[in-house]
Amino acid sequence: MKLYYTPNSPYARICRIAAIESGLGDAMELDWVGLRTPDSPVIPVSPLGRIPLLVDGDLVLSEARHICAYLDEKSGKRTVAPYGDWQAVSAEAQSLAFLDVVTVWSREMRRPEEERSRSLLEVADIQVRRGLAHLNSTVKAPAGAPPISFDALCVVAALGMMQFYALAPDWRQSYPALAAWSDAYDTIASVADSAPSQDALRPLAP
Ligand SMILES: N[C@@H](CCC(=O)N[C@@H](CS)C(=O)NCC(=O)O)C(=O)O
Repeated sequence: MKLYYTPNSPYARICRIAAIESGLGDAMELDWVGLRTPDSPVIPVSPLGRIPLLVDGDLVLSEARHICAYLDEKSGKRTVAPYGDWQAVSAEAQSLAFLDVVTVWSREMRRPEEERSRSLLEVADIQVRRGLAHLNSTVKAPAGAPPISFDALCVVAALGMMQFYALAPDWRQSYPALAAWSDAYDTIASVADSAPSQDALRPLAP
């Protein structure tokens, strides 16, 4: 199976970590593709050209959550909350929404300063701070090995983006329980190795 990705995509990062942690890292070929490039190999199978995209035979999956659920099925592990466990599904949705807002904010910050929408930045800041406060009051730094779940990886990926783009730069001081929780995940090699980097940053075409 092949995962089309970009190294700094938080959604692809979740899939890469999930694959490694479920023992499927070697079974997943990684193909770094450009975003918004008309010659992207993703477009013929997924017209919007978004990543992450998992292709396995004639199966094409284009949502991180679906990709992780598919990896769960292959590995026999569980990262994605099953329908039926509605509390877990609900928590997962909150974490994914948090990642979505952080991603929107980070994309805006990649635009030239004079083109950034003030109102979008204000809304993102307010929503992210509400999310941070909620997480800070609900997470607990794990005593042993941090559990690998899609829910947790959404937050790991979101905080990685915040750190990289210096969004709400006071978040570690202002939300110390969340910072301690995050530190525990940062000790995992697949998490540390997949953090966004300046080297992998590419201009985002309009
Ligand atoms: N809902 C998707 C979101 C994936 C997504 O937003 N991917 C971004 C990269 S992080 C993308 O492909 N963007 C294409 C573009 O900006 O044109 C998921 O959960 O996988």
